[in-house]
Amino acid sequence: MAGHKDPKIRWYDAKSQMAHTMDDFRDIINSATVGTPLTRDQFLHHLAAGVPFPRGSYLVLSGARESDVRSLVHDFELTIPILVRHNQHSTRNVSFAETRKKLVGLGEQHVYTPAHERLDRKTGKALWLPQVLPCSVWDGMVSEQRPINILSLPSQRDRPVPAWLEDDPDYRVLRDVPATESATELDPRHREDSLSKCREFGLFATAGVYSMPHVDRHGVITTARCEEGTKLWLLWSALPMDVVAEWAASNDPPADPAAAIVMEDGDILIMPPGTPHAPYSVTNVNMNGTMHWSKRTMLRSGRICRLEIDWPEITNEEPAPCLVEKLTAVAGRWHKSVGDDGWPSSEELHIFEELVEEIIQKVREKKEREERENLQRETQKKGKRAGEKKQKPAAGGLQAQPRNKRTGGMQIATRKKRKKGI
Ligand SMILES: O=C(O)CCC(=O)C(=O)O
Ligand SMILES: [Fe+2]
Repeated sequence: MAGHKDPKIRWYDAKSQMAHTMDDFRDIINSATVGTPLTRDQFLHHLAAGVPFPRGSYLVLSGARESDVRSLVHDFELTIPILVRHNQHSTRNVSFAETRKKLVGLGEQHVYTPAHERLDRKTGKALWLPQVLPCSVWDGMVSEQRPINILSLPSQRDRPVPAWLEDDPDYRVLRDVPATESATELDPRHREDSLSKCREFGLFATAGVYSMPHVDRHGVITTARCEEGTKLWLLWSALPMDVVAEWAASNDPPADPAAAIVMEDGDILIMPPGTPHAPYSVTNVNMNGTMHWSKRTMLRSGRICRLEIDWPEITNEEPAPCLVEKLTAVAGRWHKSVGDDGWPSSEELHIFEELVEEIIQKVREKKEREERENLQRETQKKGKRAGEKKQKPAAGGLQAQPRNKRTGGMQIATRKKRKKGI
């Protein structure tokens, strides 16, 4: 998910290419199980017993009253996903056709899609690269039932936050703590608080597209509402942080089999921070969703932010420029009301503050390294130009050779192993 101004179309997977990920995705689906769906009573029993939730578990609430869902979400920390099945308090669903019409009506919408078919040198299979496409083109692709995945659209719903979450003060950290509150303000360019603004998104996909396992950016809690269609939402729930970290550093899907949750019209899923997931569109699907930070799970969100610094590809988005300021502001707010007003203990705050310090340090190091590299490149360029001038024959002499012939062709790098970010 990303900011509204930058809707992206993904052909299968944005960062890798379909030729490279299709077999991997098939393996994930083939080994998936139903996981461990828990009823409300089983969920409460687990909590009362104080035992950790089994990996792959999630709570399913079917036909629950809105007030019941509200109090469950309010009373307990979100540690496993909750699937709220379509029931009487669901509002009208926004159809696939309705959304399609609206998107086309936006006219010249710049969207990214892989439009160039190229053959991968190694596999000989098609390689798709993201490219900007006008609406008319992608709309034609929808008509032909070719696979496209449009992510990061604005939400097509007037009130995108589920009714049972809307008034809960615990889930408003992302919205209520402005980045500008931070005392450090490392870089005035980052004052624009995109994280406060972009808390909603729309997903629009034709049948057959998928996303590879990822966690949502900056350890957000994600709600996703299936408006129309069937999405197989594969996820790895209740993973301890060390297991998430292990996955982040590897190039493989999480070691456990995925839990496959079938989402249909009106179903809403709420995922805790750092829940790896890999959704697959079984049919054409239209979805809307929201993002949150909650006080009670803020430490886990901070840990995911820290992990993203080392392994940026665990998420499917670029980091928000205001992230450091935002985290600093959250630490400040937490400091003021520690142990009170829903904020966790000073022990948790202390760990969070250390994480923020580390993040600040790493971001600074990265910036300095980039500046050094830029300077080096500039110096090299200047040196080369000066050398050429010296060798330039007098007017009327031999024609100078084109510079650096060997780099004339473009290299396509196929990365096997994920690179460490910083
Ligand atoms: O539906 C998809 O392909 C991906 C949705 C998702 O996980 C995301 O936008 O982060
Ligand atoms: Fe996601």
